[in-house]
Amino acid sequence: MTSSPKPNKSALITGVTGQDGAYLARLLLEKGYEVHGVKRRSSSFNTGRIDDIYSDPHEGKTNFHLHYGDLTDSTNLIRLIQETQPDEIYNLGAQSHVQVSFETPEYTANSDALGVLRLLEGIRILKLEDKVRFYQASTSELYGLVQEVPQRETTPFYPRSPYAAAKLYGYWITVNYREAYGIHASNGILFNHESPLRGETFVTRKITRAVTAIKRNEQSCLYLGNLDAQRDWGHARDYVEGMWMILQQETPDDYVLGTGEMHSVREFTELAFKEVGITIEWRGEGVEEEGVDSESGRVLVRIDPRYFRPAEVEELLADPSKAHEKLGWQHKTKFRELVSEMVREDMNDPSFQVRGEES
Ligand code: NDP
Ligand code: GDR
Repeated sequence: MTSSPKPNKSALITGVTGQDGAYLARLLLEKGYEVHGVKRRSSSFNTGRIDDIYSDPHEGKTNFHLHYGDLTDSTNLIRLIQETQPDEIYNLGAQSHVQVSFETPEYTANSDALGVLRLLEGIRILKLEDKVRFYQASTSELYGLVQEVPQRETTPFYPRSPYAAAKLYGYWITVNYREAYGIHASNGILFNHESPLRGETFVTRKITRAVTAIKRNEQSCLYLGNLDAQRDWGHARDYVEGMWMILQQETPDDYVLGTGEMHSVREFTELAFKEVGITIEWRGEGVEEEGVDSESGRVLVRIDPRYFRPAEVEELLADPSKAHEKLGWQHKTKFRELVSEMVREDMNDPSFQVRGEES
């Protein structure tokens, strides 16, 4: 992005290098915002998702700025809020992988729970309670062991992982700072949302990448965990629009965003293979279950118990009525379109490479 008009509002986005950060930064720039993104120091480039909207400030004026930072570093966050003086803060940064949170529970709590507190305290320390609006990336994982189907804003929470437990703290500290200090702070309780920019170790992208590699004869088999897990999968592009809408409301509040449709991992897998002309038939049972190419008889999908979670979330289904009614938000992309777009983008990616370890 080169020379840009004078911005009307400014936003600070943590997690700008992630899937949602990339879509949100793009959306806010289109709306004429000055966007400040927080990226972590990494030994290799981690800005692949936002390179196309970033331009070297030496080359002319830009409305998109990147700053080094980390949700585990209070002084850094306070300085960034002070220097950028944002109208809106979107806290999207997190160790966001549920399975990985069982391996790194303490770090997950530090970034996903205390990170939220650090930002809210930053707003308070800098006396910006009346100026800044705050969005917290809450999650359907809060519902965990489901108490009610479908899940809405009033459904009781029952987190099932260190990730969800950390996000539970993030949710409540956001509500608490709203009630205690009058901060315009809101939670978006977002159900799974995917895209061609989805992290490669989440199940949808793991599947679409494997389908691509198998079709190109660069991989022989896809190994998955729980095929029967069901999720309400939407498109990230639609959901970042909802985040923005939440912060444009006069009064801060908490909203569920989802499609109201649920599909299994098995179904996603079948559809993704179908996109490249392969029909999967299932045979066997339990960990012996296999997905077989109905034409060639080749086994293309196997179960690896390594991908089973110590405590699983079996099904999540959103009731997004409140967001429909109060925000006027609706998801636009249908499940089949999402699967199709993700497979197509991986198939057409000229730099596609089979990578090592996944989760
Ligand atoms: P990603 O994993 O794609 O992105 C996470 C971002 O957070 C990355 O930019 C990552 O940086 C950054 N990050 C990780 N740890 C830290 C840290 N300690 N300090 C600062 N930044 C950090 O997630 P998504 O874009 O999919 O999700 C965005 C947010 O929404 C997350 O908070 C997630 O938990 C939540 N969420 C996501 C849903 C989904 O379905 N996608 C559903 C509901 C909630 P780096 O690139 O360097 O790793
Ligand atoms: P989730 O996403 O845990 O819902 O969290 P993920 O795609 O990792 O898992 C979805 C479901 O698929 C099952 N599964 C597998 N998952 C992975 N990653 N790898 C596998 O091989 C595999 N096989 C089956 C899982 O057990 C699970 O049931 C995502 C993240 O974006 C969170 O940050 C966000 O909060 C929630 O969505 C809403």
